[in-house]
Amino acid sequence: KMTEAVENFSLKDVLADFKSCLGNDNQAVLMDYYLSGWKGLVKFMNSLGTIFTFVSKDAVAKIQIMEGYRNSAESDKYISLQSMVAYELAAKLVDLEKRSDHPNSGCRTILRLHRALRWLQLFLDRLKTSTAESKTSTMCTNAYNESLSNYHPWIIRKTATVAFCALPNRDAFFDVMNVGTSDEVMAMLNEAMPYVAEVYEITQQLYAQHNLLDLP
Ligand code: 1PZ
Repeated sequence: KMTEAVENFSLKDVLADFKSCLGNDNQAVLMDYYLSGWKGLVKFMNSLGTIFTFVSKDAVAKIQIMEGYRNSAESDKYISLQSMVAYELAAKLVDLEKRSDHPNSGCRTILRLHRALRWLQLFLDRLKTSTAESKTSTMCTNAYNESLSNYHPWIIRKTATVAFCALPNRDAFFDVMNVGTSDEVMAMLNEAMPYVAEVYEITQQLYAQHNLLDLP
């Protein structure tokens, strides 16, 4: 069943989107590739089992909000994370103190995905240095506790922690990635992770520069 859902899917292609995100000058983070990368991650997550649908539903909702902007009359303002921030701040489209007039600004929506990207980075880094005996649930929980959990209320932390126990083991996880042998998975992660890290860093700097890291 697992393999059926992931036909023609490889985590390699997903991570390649995060490389394409960076464009030519490595300065702007391009929205369409960013969202495409996220859609691939959602696909991957869904193939891990229905227990993760509560996670992917939220990610999908956020991707859809952003696609809505990309399909609107303001489409060109959302070509990159940088242009989005400049546009939404100048047009006062961001709720800075409390969610009210602009509950689904692009800035706050991307911030949630950005924080989740940090979790992914920490998790894949652990996977990269893991051995055949390592437990995916432990790696996942530790990565979560170091990142995303700090932004989640108790009930979500609790639910997430329970769901992590249902993660497939390392071998099954590698199978779902559809990249090849575990050596090939390791090589792929070594090659791709620097791009994910760079996308994260550039976004983090952009948000820090504009004081947007705590958007409600
Ligand atoms: C590999 C297994 C997947 C583990 C995923 C680890 C992350 C667990 C997060 C659980 C949160 C799901 C419920 C949604 C919570 C939302 O309240 C928050 C804040 O959004 P707001 O309420 O402010 O609008 N949403 C998020 O924090 C975004 C969560 C996205 C999760 C994507 C996970 C990455 C998947 C990669 C798969 C390899």
